[in-house]
This record gives sequence, C-alpha cells and structure tokens, in this order.
Amino acid sequence: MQAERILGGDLRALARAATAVENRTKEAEALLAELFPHTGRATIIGVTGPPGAGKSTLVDQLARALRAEGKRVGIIAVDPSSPFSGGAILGDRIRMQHHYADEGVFIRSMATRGQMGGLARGTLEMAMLLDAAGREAILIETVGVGQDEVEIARLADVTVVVLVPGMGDDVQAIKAGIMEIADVFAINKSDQPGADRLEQEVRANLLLASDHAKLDTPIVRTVAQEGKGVVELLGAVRLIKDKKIRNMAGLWGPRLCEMLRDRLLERMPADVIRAGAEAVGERRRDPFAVVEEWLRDWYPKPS
Ligand SMILES: Nc1nc2c(ncn2[C@@H]2O[C@H](COP(=O)(O)OP(=O)(O)OP(=O)(O)O)[C@@H](O)[C@H]2O)c(=O)[nH]1
Ligand SMILES: [Mg+2]
Repeated sequence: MQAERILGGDLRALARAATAVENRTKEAEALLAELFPHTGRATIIGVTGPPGAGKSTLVDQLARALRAEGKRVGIIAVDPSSPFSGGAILGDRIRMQHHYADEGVFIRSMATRGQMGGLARGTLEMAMLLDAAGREAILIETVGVGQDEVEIARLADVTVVVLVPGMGDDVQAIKAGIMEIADVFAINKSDQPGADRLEQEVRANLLLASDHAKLDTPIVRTVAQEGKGVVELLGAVRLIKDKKIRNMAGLWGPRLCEMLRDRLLERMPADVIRAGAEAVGERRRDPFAVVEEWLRDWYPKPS
C-alpha cells in the first residue's frame, strides 16, 4: 500500500518512509524489500570534500541543472555529527530552501548512529528509497574526512571530490583517504587565487597513484556560488558513469556485495565473535575450527 504510493510519486508517503529508513524500523526494512525490484535506475552522485569547500552550494547548483533538464532529484546530506560540522545541516537546509517549493527536489539528512559502517548502510537504504520513488539523480553530500565518508563515496556511481585553492598542504593530508576515491575533481572557489597551482598539485598526486586509469581523472573548475562550471561538472560525471558501466558491467555489483556482507555479519552477535577471538588468542582453539563452528551454528544449511 505504502509502497504503491511511493512508486506513484506520493511525497507524503516518501517523507514518512524516509523517516522510517532513517530510524531503521522493521517497517522500513519490509518496505525496502518490497521496493527493491524498482531500484537500480537512478544515477547516484557523491559529493565529498573538506569542510566549507562549497559542497552544499555545488549540490544545490547540480540540483538546479538537473531540474532544468526535467530530472527529479533526491539529495541526501550526511551529517557525520563531528565537532567540525555542528549545525552544518541546518545551514544546508537554509541554503537549499528555495528548492522546497519544488517537488522535484527531495532533501533528507542522515546522522551518524555511532556504529561502524552504520552510516554507509543507512545512506544506501535512503538512496534505494529515493531511487524507487523515481528520483533520476541522487546527490549525496558528505564531509570527506573519516572512514564513513570513504564508504559512502563507494556507494556512489560517481564520486566528486571538491577541493579549494589555498589548501596546498591539506591535499597532502587528505590524499590518502579521498584522493583515491575521486572519479572527478571539482576545484571550487576558482574565483579565488591559486586554482592553477591546486590543479597542478592534484595532477602531480594522480601521477603517483598506482591505478593508471586515475591519470585521466577529470578536473573541473567551478564557482559554485555563481553556478559556473556546473554544467561541465555534470558532463564529466556522466562520462565517468558511462565509462564505469562499460568497464565494470554495471555499478551495483560491489555495492550489493557490501550490503549482503553487512547484513550477514549483523546476524552474528558481537560477543560471539569476541569470545571466539579470545579463545583463538589464548591458543585454546584454532581460527579455522572457530569459523567452521560459526558457520555450523549461525548459518546452518537448510535441511
Ligand atoms: N568565493 C566563493 N565562495 C563560495 C563558492 N562556493 C561556495 N562558497 C561559499 O563557501 C561557504 C561554504 O559553502 P558550503 O556550500 O556551505 O560548503 P560545504 O562544503 O557544504 O560546507 P560544510 O557542509 O559545512 O562542510 C559559503 O559561504 C559559500 O557561499 C565559490 O565558488 N566561491
Ligand atoms: Mg555542506
């Protein structure tokens, strides 16, 4: 019933479902199961980068560009609840408010629940909901600092890493984490000095990457506040998506692997794992026997 309304584009049903997904209710799980056959169509674009780089402004502009093409958009703002970003979501809400009158843009935020990987899972489920609801493009904003953000970036079909001029040393600092997940770089605030230098630095970093395909990573300059470079950015995102689809035979494989693994592990009580590790650590048992026992006890073969 609710699923039908969501598939039909009912906004109130979607908003209610989004809240249920955010709160991880049993109903949400049942609903997502029902909606699942209708997922896999949306383009999921991750936008990540350091605090204040202009991610929200850029997401807002991308949403506008997509709306201009008549596409329906979903935005997920991930709040890592870090001390840096207190109030970031509120700020985003205010900045993005002009979309609220437009039913073609649906905005939701996700907050950390404290458990490892939980944020990534919740975000994937929210994206699945929006996908089923007919949002052709889903934009996910995360602050690119921690592990959660790297995982969320992996959920996206295409990940845009937003950098800004004048943060030379920071490129070094964040390189390990987000340089490698970038499919496209946006050098935002290109109205400020230092864009040339930053582009050179990013290129130099790409040369060091072990993955040679990374050498072709597009670098697009943007001035998000003025909407400059946004159409070019969207073009680069689409090219990357097409390329990935050709090379990887679909983008959902790895994502679903993660999801299934996640679900499976969730069924395994943490204290059982801990007790097993302890027994192995004390050399009372060997690791192979412990795993065999787990498989027997927790994942029995259907008889
Ligand atoms: N000069 C200049 N300022 C910009 C540009 N894009 C965004 N800004 C400003 O930069 C500030 C931060 O922008 P946000 O879009 O909130 O940045 P963010 O990366 O989403 O920030 P957090 O979510 O808090 O990490 C705002 O005051 C924007 O108006 C740009 O291209 N040029
Ligand atoms: Mg923001």
